[in-house]
Amino acid sequence: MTELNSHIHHILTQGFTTVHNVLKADDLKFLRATMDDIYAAYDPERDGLRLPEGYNFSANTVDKHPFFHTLFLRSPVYDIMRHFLGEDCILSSLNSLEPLKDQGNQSLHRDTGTPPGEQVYSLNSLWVVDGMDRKNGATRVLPGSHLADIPAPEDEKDVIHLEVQPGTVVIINASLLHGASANHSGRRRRVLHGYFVRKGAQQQTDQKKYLSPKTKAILPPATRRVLALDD
Ligand SMILES: O=C(O)CCC(=O)C(=O)O
Repeated sequence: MTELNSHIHHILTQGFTTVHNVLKADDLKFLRATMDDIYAAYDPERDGLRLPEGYNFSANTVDKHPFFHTLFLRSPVYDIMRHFLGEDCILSSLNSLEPLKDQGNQSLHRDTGTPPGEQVYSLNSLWVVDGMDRKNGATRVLPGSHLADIPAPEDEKDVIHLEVQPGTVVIINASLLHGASANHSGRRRRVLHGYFVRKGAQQQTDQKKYLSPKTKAILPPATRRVLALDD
């Protein structure tokens, strides 16, 4: 089985996969030096989403630096998105979320209202900047829950914590029950969320509306297409 097929298989059966070393040492250095300024500059009016309490947060992140103009097109993440959502799939949003100390204990939830089942409507990609473990708020998932229309269980005995190294991208079927866990250590846990949907679906960040003219003027054609700027 090729590496791509193995990720596809894992998403089909478990609802998620982990892709290692997508972000390289230079990328991590850049992101660690830049994310705090981006969090500080977050403005709900300009960026379009509401800041969740207890987190560092960024929305409309494509607008923040040319680094983000092509990040979400990287292989094999974009290949996996196209496999499930079609060649013409689009980016719904690029956000970043970091639970602060003793915050982040999200309920298990699905990121989409579409019913769980065989059909895949949207996938989230979690770009891990700091590494996650049980003490700093690792994302937790209930494997297989993308296939069954079940409520989030109170008992989390079958839930697993995605303990992964910096540079990993976790790809999650948006119908999978998942959530951040509490960051009891207070250690950094910066993760970028690149959410992909099928062409024609509503974007979480209406990129046409929120991208600045300065950014729009320099985006490569492939990025314009994935952001649905000319649709
Ligand atoms: O960052 C995470 O661990 C998951 C975040 C999430 O699921 C959400 O904010 O809806």
